[in-house]
Amino acid sequence: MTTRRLGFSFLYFAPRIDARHDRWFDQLARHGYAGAELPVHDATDAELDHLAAATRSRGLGTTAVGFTTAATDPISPDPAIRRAAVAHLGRLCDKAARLGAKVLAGPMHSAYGVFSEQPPTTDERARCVDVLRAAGEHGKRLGVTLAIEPLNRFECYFLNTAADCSALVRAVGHPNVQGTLDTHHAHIEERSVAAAIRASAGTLGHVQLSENHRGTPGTGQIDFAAAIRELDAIGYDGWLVIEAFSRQDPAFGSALRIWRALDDGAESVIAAGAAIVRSAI
Ligand SMILES: [Mn+2]
Repeated sequence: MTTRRLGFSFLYFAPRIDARHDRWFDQLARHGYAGAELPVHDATDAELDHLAAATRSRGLGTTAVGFTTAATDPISPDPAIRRAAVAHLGRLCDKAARLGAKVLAGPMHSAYGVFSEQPPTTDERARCVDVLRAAGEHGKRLGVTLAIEPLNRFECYFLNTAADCSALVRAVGHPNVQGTLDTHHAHIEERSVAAAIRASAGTLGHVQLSENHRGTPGTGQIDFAAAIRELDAIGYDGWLVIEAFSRQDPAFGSALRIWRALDDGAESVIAAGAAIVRSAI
């Protein structure tokens, strides 16, 4: 059995994390987590330094999560925007490194929530490959791997499936650019989560375990035990990050289309996530 490094995404709480969230690092340590996944998009250096110290002092590792917007869109036809994308991804890598994270995950292939109203084009794909390769070079200097995350069709049009993500990663052909698999998106887009994991073999750099409804893991339709068995089968040995969303930050909850309570509080989600991974032998 490969080692399972269990993480918990702090996007559950808010898109920006600071000292007010420190007590949740104690909870993670208590429940046997190996680390915290922390959003870096808007994080200041002071916040990153605090979070690096707060996790390290509790024996926790970190992973970072970021994304791209219309102003930093890797597939934009505008070369100035693509240059901004390379710079932005470089800054995200810098922030990840400041946190001590070796993995920077998230939808960094195209602008989040922006639609052309057409399927992706070969030109868009070629631009994305160039931008990601440049970002990967930056990541390599810092020891940070970008793990790009396909999203479901309602949040993105450019990259929806594990097979397309794997092909994109191979086209980039840079060791510091890998893929992410999030069971929530796979549950919507794929024939099965297990098939998506098989399609990711060789290009998978990060995994997020998330329910179909984004709430407490184990209370929805995802077969996490089957997913973890398949991850073992392909030899995946990276992080398994529990990802759930809430309305703890109401504006962020609305942005993610969370319209109701999906759990019984943060500790219940942290405990459920740990139990699911621990029981999946
Ligand atoms: Mn995700």
